[in-house]
Amino acid sequence: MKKKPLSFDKDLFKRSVLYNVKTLYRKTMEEATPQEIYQAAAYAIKDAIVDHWMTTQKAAAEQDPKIVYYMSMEFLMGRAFGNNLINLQAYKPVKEALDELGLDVNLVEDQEPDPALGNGGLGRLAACFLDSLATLGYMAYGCGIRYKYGMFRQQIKDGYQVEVPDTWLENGNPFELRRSELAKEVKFGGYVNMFTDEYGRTIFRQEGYQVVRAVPYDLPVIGYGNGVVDTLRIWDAEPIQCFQLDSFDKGDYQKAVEQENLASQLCEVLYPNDNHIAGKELRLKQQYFFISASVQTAVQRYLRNHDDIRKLYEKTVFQLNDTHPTVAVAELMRILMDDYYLSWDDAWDVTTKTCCYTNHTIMSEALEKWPVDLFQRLLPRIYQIVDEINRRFVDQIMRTYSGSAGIDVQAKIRSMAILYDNQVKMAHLAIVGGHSVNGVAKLHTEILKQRELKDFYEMMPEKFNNKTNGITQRRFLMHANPLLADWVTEKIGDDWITDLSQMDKLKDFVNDKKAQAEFMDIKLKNKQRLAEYILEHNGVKVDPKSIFDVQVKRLHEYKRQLLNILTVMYKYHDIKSHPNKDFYPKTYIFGAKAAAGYLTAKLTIKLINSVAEVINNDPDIKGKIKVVFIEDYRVSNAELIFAAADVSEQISTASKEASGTGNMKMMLNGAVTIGTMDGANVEIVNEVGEENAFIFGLSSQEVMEYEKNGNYNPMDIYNSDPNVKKALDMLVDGTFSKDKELFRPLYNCLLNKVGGNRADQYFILKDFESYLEAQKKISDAYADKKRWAKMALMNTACCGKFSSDRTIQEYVDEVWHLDKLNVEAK
Ligand code: GPV
Repeated sequence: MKKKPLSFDKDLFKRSVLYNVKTLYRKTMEEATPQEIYQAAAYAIKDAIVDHWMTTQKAAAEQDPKIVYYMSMEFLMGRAFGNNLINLQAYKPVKEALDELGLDVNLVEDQEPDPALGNGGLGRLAACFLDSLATLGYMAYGCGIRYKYGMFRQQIKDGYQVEVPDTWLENGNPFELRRSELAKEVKFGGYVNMFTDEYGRTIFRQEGYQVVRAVPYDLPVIGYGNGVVDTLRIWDAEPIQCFQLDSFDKGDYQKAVEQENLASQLCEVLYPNDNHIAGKELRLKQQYFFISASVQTAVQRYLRNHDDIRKLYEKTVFQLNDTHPTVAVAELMRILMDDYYLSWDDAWDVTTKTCCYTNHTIMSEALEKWPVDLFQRLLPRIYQIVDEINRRFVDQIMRTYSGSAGIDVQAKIRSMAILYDNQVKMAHLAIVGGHSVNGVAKLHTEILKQRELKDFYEMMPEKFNNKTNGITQRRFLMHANPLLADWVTEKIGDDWITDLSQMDKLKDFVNDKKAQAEFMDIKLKNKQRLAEYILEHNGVKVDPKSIFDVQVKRLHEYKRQLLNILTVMYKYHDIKSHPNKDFYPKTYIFGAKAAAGYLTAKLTIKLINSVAEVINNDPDIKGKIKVVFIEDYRVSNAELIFAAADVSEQISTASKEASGTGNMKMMLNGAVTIGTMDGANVEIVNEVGEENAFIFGLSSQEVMEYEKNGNYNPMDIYNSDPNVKKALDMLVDGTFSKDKELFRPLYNCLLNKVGGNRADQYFILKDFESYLEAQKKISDAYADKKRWAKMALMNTACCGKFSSDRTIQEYVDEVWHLDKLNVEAK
């Protein structure tokens, strides 16, 4: 069924831009700066958005659909301007209108700072999910924090990462709406006063607390072509009242100042850790802050048109994006009991039916555990409730298992209790306090069930389910790669925009010579576009005809950028010692931010840059390899990079990468994966076929066996494999730095136990040779033009499963049970 596209009034848009430039800046178009023109255009688009936004809200008020609240500390939205235009089906008319005003749409887009309220995959997943929720026509709120400073900007100075504050709000955000009328109060600290009220009810009242005002800012999330606009609601903190003289007199001066300080610190900055907790008090405050405000709002919204709070779950579902928002379980209990006087049992029934939890990692350093004394001091009432949840749960464990032959009840309690060893275990609270626990790829979910969360799975198997991640093709194909998007549409029509399984139809073209040539020509153009970006930003000239081999993602030891660069070092040596050997030219492209305090990660960035410096300037290499580290990897340049990738590096130690989503974005754009059988790679290979991917390395089973038995000895490999030895020795022989000791810590991590970690924790040496072999196969395959074109095309053709539309529909069908909104698209 062909749907009518949304209407967009081009002339109105043009007039609106001129008008906005005038009223916002008292300028003519000629006088306005590029930033001012961007702002004027963005406000003109917001105008169109607001109409759809109001229609959506009205439809929701009338139809009373169930609403999902996607609770997340991170939303890595990326730029809104171009994406909003695409989803409004207004990109082309706006491009024309800007043309007619003498402006280039790309340059206008470049004026927008990346909203980077997230670290990496977890935050970007949240953004893709919102896009899909709106596109599928479900009523949804993203709930998060309006950090004043998002993910830091990365500068590379002398090869080292330097963190620079991300001042994304400097010029204001034209798309946001401040909703001060919806402000909420959030309380911290103090103590709980317990007493009996006039009706004989036991009342728990928090007293002596500090309070801040949570003020929401709404950002529109536009569905593709359907007139639905959902909302990303991010909270800012403000002091509750201005400084008052009488509080000075009452001796409350100190407290007034503290409250102001708290408000000003709360939403200052995103914690820049990925897959790792810092365990800082302010982080817990951030968590409770946005959760309390969001849960209060959700409950009030429900009560606007319902009177039985016991049925909240019929219209409301909270999806907790990892454990960061897990205080929602206790906060909802608190509100239901303390504000609406539900009994414990009734409140528990509502809470567990409302909450759901997604796990995103098995890395132990990412599992949130809060010290009890900190938790109790900061959230005294919430702690009481967690304590009681724990008491009842431990009871339940005992009832379930005591008397069962061969079961050690104490061991069960040790592994499952929410409070243990003076810690609050947030994952346990999330599992117990909800009705759904999901992993983010098949393999990951199996590992959760069979290993990490085995005891929970055995006790409550019905809660566990898998939701393999996905990505939005609107941003990562339509916006990132317009040439390929148009080509796909020309071949199979445009249904793929909202139904990615249609890509399957491209299989008819994989052996078609003309289609292959067109496909590879588009890839070449995208490589030229990236080569220009690299020349401009790195001052390095790369050959668009070389293989673009790409590893872009957060810098983490388990993702093994070190394995990648070690093989580059090895090949450098190989080419130098065999100058006449055939070698297909290759450009190694890296992009990665390291958490500010993660020394090994930072040193790996320095190593990549040092290797780049030496190789790119060595005349002996004759340009056969180039190494590029792209500064400040973020959503906007990721779009250029994905479109230009030939080879997608997905080389995590098997079992460590829960899913990965960059793997899907590159597959969509016709890159071929070189990777381990980890995370969603397993499912990618399953879709595209083993012959269209390059798989190497230990399996997750093998990794877990070694970990269990402690019988891996990298030194044996170092001593017996001359290639490995060569690569490692180059870390400390001065090839890449005058100071031979500079990279010694990396060398040591690979060969010795360091600070309680096993030598080569991530099995780099073990996988080195099979990785080299896989790379060799890639070069051979690429040299065969037709073979490569077919493989690349197959990757695009087989990516249908990896749309976040599919993931969201699975959440809806199996967990959330939402109703579709009926919006008259205009
Ligand atoms: I936990 N992930 C992330 O980006 N940050 C985190 O703090 C945690 C997990 C990632 C996983 O590492 C990826 O494998 C996964 O694809 C992504 O979350 C989305 O599920």
